[in-house]
Amino acid sequence: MTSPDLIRTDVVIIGAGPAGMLLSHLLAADGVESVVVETRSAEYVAARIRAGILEHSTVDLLRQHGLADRLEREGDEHRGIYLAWPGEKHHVDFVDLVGRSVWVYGQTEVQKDLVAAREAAGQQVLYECGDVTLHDLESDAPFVELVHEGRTVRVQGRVVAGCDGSFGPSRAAVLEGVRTTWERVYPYSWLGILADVAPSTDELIYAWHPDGFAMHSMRSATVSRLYLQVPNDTPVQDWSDDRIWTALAERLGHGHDGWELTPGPITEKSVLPMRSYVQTPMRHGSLFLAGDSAHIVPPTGAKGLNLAVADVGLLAPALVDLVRKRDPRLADQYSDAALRRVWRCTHFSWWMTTMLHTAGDAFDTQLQLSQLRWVASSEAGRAGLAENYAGLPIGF
Ligand code: RFL
Ligand code: PHB
Repeated sequence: MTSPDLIRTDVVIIGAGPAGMLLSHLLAADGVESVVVETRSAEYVAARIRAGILEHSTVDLLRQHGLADRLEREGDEHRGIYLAWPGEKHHVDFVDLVGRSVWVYGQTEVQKDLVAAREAAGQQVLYECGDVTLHDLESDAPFVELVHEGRTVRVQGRVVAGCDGSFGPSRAAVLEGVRTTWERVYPYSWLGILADVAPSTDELIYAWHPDGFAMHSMRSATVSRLYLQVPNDTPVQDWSDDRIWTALAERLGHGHDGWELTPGPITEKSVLPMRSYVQTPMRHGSLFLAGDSAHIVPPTGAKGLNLAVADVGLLAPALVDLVRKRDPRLADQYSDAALRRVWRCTHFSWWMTTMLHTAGDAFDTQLQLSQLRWVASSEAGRAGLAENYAGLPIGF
């Protein structure tokens, strides 16, 4: 058997999504080398349609690292969101309440900016890798083996960063007996659409409705992103374009106070299941988990991408100290520090989700409406939502 090609580096990063690419960027800024390995092609990774909202601390971090030029030019800063239910619509102004805004800038764009910055710096990214496996994680010379362009390659580092999302091998590389997982599966999914039509709202609308939740988001001045709550396992073919626009209009409050939803050509349609998942600890030996590999949140609080960025904001300085100064203190604190925010965002996402989605229980409906009225009418209620949605500071 021929021996594998060997690549040596400081940090082996598994996954070229936002967590992995941002981590390689922050490490490089402090002189730490990394190699990124990714199963998909560069084109596939660049085209995935996912999150749309960047919280305040995410934007700050991107700015500090020279990654926010296009975001500042093309992104859209929002002061808050609307909360709606039949006959009611209330603006929650984050800037007034907690002095922080959020930005509408799609994950697709963040990903493009990260890839462009890493390409300009000559970052080594191995795309389209097969059979990615992790080895010797309890040593200080861990390695990742994979097949790339027909050859077996071993990438060896001082540490491995598992940024390979919820389907990658890293989370399972934390041994049974060491890892603990928490999970909540919700009894509904989102049908999401992209439409070539100007948004009918200046800021996002989150709407409770007896037929199910609906949301109006956006990607640009000419592209809208909207969602409808649907039962789990709903075939996308069950929802014609007409049926989608009719349900959106009804649930989002078309006609209330003269507000109108303008339909347009739908360019993408998909059904997304929802769950909460946390795996602890986020470190095992020389393996550090960041982003979706360690936790999944339902999208209602817009936290998935932001949590991935917050993890990396803690992990990068920890790995810099570990690799360059041989100082393990931050690395030893990483899992506990990251999990404080993970659990806060897990709670917030669960809270937003269960407040806004209907599950057919009359008692729950009354509680939801009572909670919505309180959040919308009390300054304390609005401030709690604002503080969590606009994002707590990195390191919270
Ligand atoms: P990612 O973006 O999933 O990136 C992980 C990368 O790892 C690669 N990978 C592997 N690489 C090497 N070897 C292997 N064996 C590998 N297996 C997988 C994958 O191909 C991928 O490139 O995780 P990361 O970087 O942690 O970033 C997290 C965010 O992407 C995620 O939290 C959000 O996108 C979640 N999410 C949403 N969040 C929101 O806040 N709002 C949304 O509207 C929203 N929509 C979504 C979403 C996630 C979705 N997924 C994961 C199915 C919609 C979807 C469809
Ligand atoms: C989106 O624009 O895709 C989006 C925005 C806010 C959310 C979820 C998704 O809470």
